[in-house]
Amino acid sequence: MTNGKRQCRPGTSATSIAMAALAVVLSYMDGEVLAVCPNMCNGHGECGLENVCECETGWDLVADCSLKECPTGVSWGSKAYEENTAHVVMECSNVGVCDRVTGSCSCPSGYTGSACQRLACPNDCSGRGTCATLGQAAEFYGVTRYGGVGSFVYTNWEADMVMTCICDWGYTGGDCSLRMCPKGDDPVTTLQESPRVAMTVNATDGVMEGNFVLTFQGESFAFPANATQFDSTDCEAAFEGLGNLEDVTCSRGDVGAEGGATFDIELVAFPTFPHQNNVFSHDGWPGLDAFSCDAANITGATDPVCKFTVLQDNNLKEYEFCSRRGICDFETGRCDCVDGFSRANCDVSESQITEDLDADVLELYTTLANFTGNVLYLKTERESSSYFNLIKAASEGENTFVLAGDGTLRMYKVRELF
Ligand SMILES: [Ca+2]
Ligand SMILES: [Ca+2]
Repeated sequence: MTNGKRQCRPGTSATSIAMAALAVVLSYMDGEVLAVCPNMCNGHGECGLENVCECETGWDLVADCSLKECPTGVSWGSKAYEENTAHVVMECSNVGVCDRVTGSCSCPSGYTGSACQRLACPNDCSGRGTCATLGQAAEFYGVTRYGGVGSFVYTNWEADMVMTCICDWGYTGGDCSLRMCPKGDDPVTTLQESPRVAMTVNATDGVMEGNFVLTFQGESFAFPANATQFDSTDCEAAFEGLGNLEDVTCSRGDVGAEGGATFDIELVAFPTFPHQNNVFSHDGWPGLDAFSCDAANITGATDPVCKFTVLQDNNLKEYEFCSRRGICDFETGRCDCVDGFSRANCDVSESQITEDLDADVLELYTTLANFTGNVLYLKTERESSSYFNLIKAASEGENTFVLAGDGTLRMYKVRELF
């Protein structure tokens, strides 16, 4: 009978089948479904009510808490989410690859930081500079640190991410690999002026106490706000104390009731070996914004200010590498002066060999009727001594005139006469 196969035979009753099915269901309920979260949450989470892992912070990526998340940073690239706004925070700053076992970012070359959130400085600034974020550069090397007129901060999205080298004095280039050559005034262009600025310190009421902090091209000094305590001599000494100024004249005007005054400051000479770098540099006119003044510590007066105006900014003496009369070797930092020019910065025109029968080989002159300086000034760093000469003249190898380093004057023709 065909139905006979479907009938239960003795010993395989409906009851025993139901029992077996129940056992399976119970074993499922008991062992693997209701009481256990996936992979026991891998030890990085707690099993919740519905057998869902509640992963520890940083292990949320997948349901069994098996993959670790990496540090996050402002993404280098991301889709803009509103006008001119992008760079959302993302894992490894959306530029590195996350190692899911250790939770650390593997950054591409040139990126650094736990979340690849910073650029590395080029060549580590060649060991001749400080690697700074743009925000730090603005804060520590700009006027912000010192306040003053025109103070600013830099807070764009990459302010803490993009790095720049601030080279040590005398070095330049993006990675500070270039050595700056001596600079000077081109000796060929004459009758030029030195830059001059007026510095006015003042307040509207009261009497100023405390110090202003002046900054010029990354170097600074403090000086008494009350000009009665800061005369022309003090002013000159203070400016000349800066490494980036060689010779300055300073003339203080009348001092007002609040202690204010205006100082006429002439930047007569900058140092031959420049106290400059890739950030602070100029070719003769540093610009008015090279000067800043912090009035934050002034007391006793209302609205203290320290401001600068231009007195002379045209027809200026040059301050250029090798005085424009030589070629700078940026590897050695030495000038190769073109023929006819000498000194470390090529700023002196040598006497020329001439083929003219009646030419003046070297002529020094001043065009000023009221001139009171020296037409020729010979200087040495060696103390007075007979072991060197300041001037020596000879005809066919025979001395005719010598001014020794100790001041002894020998005029050979004259001696012969006696
Ligand atoms: Ca010149
Ligand atoms: Ca001086």
